[in-house]
Amino acid sequence: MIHAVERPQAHTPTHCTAEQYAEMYRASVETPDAFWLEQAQRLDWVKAPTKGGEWSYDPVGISWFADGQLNLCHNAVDRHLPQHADRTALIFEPDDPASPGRSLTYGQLHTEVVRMANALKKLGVKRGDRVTLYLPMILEGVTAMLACARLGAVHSVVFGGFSPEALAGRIEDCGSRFVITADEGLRGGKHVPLKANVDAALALTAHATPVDGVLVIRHTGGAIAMQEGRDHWLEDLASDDDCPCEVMGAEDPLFILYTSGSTGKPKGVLHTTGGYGVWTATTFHYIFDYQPGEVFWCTADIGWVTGHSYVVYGPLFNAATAVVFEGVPNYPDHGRFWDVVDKHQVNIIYTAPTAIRALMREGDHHVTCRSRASLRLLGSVGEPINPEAWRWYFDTVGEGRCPIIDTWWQTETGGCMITTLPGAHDMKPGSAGLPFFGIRPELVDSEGGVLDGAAEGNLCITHSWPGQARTIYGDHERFGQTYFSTYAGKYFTGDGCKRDADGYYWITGRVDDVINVSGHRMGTAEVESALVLHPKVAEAAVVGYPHDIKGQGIYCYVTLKAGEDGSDALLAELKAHVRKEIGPIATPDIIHFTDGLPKTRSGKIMRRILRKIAENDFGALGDTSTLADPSLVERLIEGRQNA
Ligand code: 6R9
Repeated sequence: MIHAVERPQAHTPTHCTAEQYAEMYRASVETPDAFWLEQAQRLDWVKAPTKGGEWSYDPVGISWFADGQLNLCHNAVDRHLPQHADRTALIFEPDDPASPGRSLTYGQLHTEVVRMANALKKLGVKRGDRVTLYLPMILEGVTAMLACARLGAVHSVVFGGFSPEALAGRIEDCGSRFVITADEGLRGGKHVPLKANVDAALALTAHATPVDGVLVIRHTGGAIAMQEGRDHWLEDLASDDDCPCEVMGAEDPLFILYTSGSTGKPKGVLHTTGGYGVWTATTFHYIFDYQPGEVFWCTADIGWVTGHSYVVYGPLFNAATAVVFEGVPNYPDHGRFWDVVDKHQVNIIYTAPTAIRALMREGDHHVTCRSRASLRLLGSVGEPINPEAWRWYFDTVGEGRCPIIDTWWQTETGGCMITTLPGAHDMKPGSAGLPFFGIRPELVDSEGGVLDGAAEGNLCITHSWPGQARTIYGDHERFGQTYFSTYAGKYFTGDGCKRDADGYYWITGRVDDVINVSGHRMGTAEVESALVLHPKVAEAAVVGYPHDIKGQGIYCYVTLKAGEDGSDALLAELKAHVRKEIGPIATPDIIHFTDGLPKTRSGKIMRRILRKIAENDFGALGDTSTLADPSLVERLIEGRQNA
């Protein structure tokens, strides 16, 4: 394979040269315990660990630094106070650029976190309790996560774009008795009724999981209902009383984050304290190559893992200055990202290919009329970045000066896993690059045979790493089943991948029934379940198809109950129905009414055929001889051409 190789024109400061990478990588796989116990010293421990990784993939049990004790809020905030109390920790950039922004020094962040933690205590939150956060991208989102960590409570952040139904399911699943929310959120000038959604969600969970307390942050000042005894304003409960950090075991849970899988309801991925802390601290240091005084901006929402690891924990462990952005890339215009970069002199930006593609489409002038001189590193995450978008990011946004790091990782991996290191490695547009320290990728064929050298297969990771998820909350069996049973003794990522002759990895996308819509993971099964809840729907099959901006769009094949008609009105009704059940990010792009779904004689839906038809790839339908009704394929193709 021949690929264009890129080297940025400008020198970038680096914590790690190519030679150092090679040497450290070798040490990290040959003597992982010694390597990670040394990296663990990036954190402040109450009791330093002597144990490294103790793990098995069959049966599945994973622990790192088991005898260590620490608190991650202390590591993100308190420990910086002696030297960096006056350094800016967080810069808030509001949705409306005309609204006043705000920033917090590490000293002020400490005050805010303590106030939040005291409020949570008054609400009744104790060590080990699960606390659900349903918040906009505001500073209180960060302080709420840190306040939970301070008290040893387990945060479960639910993205503010999810519906009350989806929120209720996530509150029930982890038995959370506390919710932190805001009156409203703001996104692109629109008000998001967060508190009203919480009220609707709690009405749904009232019997199974009565919630004891809701802490409400006043953000827009919009009118909301407060339920006496249950709902409290933050300012009424907050206090400056002394609030020491709980001493946590390294393997005590830190957070649960729900993510979509190929089957069933979303999984509560559980991360623990020590390993996640070391992983986010170490990856942030090397991969973003952060230098003191620089401004780092990760555009992800704290409702996703990228926000957890690189808006909150990674930067704050490293005493960095991080931007918290409430808004969206196209409001008030398509130059907003670059306005924010200029206003706050951002040095490192970390965003998603879907945003890059959407901005690229609007033309270069939105970019070129802003300076961007402060930028020195560009990051990408969430989905494969197509070479065209990569080039635009590199040439137009970065003017060829700034390296791009294309970081591959997952909710389950805690932090970045495959990426080039800035300044150390050549970049290849479209390739994530090389494994980070301690990561041993393996490509396997569908029978589980290990592929050597340049090859394409399913991406597995053979050895545990500190940031690895420990379980699915409340369902350890499903954890083993989902990740460790497809290929015995390996963690299976669900992604397809190529490796070239230089050892660079090229992620090709999911090989399971998960689709990636604008960088958000969506289980096709979740959308199907939502569709069949509608009284007029008999059956539904959902697949992904290529979408210029979103990467993948949601394509739904729907059969209706007898006597129902596939009208435009019903089409709109079904779209609205899915939005209500899951949230706007799950809105179907295409609904294709059909009189049947292609099935094998044993009744299995042939998704391969449905995917091909949705992709407009009618020549490569493969073997259709096992279909119960072969003529159906012709009708589906006809329907696709009209869809
Ligand atoms: C961090 C995050 C994980 C899935 C993953 C893969 C895709 C993420 C990528 C990428 C190609 C990259 N993915 N980063 N694909 N190149 N740099 O996004 O976590 O929401 O759990 O999604 O996203 O398919 O399996 P999560």
